Amino acid sequence: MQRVLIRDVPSQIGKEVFLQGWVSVRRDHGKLVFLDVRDRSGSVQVVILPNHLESCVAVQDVRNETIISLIGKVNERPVNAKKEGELTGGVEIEALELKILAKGNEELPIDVSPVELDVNLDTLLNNRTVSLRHRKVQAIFKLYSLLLAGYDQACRNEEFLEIKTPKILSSATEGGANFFKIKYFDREAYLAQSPQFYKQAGATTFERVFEIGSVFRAEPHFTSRHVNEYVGLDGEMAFIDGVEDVMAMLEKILFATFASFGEAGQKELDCYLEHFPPQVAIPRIRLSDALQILEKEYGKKVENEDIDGEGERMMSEYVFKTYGSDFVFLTHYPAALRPFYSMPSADGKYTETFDLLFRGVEIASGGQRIHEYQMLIDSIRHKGLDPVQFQDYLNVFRYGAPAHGGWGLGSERIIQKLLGLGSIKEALLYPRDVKRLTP
Ligand code: AMO
Repeated sequence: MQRVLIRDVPSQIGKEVFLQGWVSVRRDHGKLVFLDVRDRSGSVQVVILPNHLESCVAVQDVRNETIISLIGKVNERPVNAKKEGELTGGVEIEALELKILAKGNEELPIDVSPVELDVNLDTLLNNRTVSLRHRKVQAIFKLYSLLLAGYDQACRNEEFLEIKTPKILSSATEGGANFFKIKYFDREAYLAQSPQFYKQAGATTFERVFEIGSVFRAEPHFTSRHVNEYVGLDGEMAFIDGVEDVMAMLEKILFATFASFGEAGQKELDCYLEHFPPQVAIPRIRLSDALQILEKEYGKKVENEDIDGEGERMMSEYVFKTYGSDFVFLTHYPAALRPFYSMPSADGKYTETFDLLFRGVEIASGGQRIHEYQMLIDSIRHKGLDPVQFQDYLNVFRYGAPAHGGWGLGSERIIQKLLGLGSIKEALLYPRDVKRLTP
């Protein structure tokens, strides 16, 4: 018999179907046994009646999370028994035959049957293959998959070419101290802190490129928004008039990405009682103005002309109150705070750069880049770096490059804020942090 997916069961009333899946919950009511069975497409209630116990004798050994197959008759449920929610409520399966395909050797380390999974972050991650069986945990990764597909398609629709760039590099792209040094045969190498140089090289040849790729950061942070390996959604585009072109493109791609989630995404968001961000024009606010707003509205004084995590939260709150937007572009960061490749503003003190905040957290950085060879060399020197170390990168500009700019989005932070997750680590299957290298 051909397997039927649970989402298709309601169209089979009166017929026999063959199902395979996991038992989410087993309930015994006198002589009746009820099983909530799920597969990748949904869940349905199965009942084992006393007169079928002989052909379903295996049910005796069925526990929560046992993996089974069954043949059953699809019955319409009485209206008053129809349940709302994830269970395919309108129908019930009367099991005729039941087999155990696999069952655990041991008790489950965590109970994944309640609607809310009541475990702390470490337990959730230490028992990842089990916690991933939970409906709400699965929702995170179903949304994540939609995010990757949506971003990919949105970039293609704008004629960005997908590229993949090396993650083992001879020098640290973004400078600073947050790089992982690795042994590369008889030399030292670095894990890529971003695809920055290669995507710029891409934009200066293909005009528009994007990459979905791993990023490694040796940041010794213990925060809810940092991990040491994440997936960046990068974009880079040439022939721009200025940084506004980059922000406008990022805004368009972001909103197109969210729009692509459709009903499938809404179903996952519903598990978290969350909503998509309203597609309101994203305000652009100069960082210096934002800092004044923080002082005036929240009495927050700032040092070094920079904004911290608390300031970002306050700014998001202010922007939502004032403009009804879940996003805000903070623009024109001081040159001292940005990498050497950032295009300086006319005054030389600020840069043509931005950060994009979403519900209180920075989800993207970007800006216009320096595309003139000598200016770039000067900027590298100005940061106290040695242009000799950047020869390959400089070659991109040696023979002429169009004005260009781009962005780097943190994919997991988007999902974290979309679902209101306490930690970014919940949005990674197997997160890496200072302490965690397993599972
Ligand atoms: P930046 O370093 O700001 O910019 O990174 C871009 C975006 O990546 C995400 N991100 C992180 N996510 C999780 N854990 C981390 N440790 C982490 N660090 C960064 C954030 C951030 O906004 N080359 C530039 C981008 C550009 O200008 O195109 C860059 O990498 O969401």
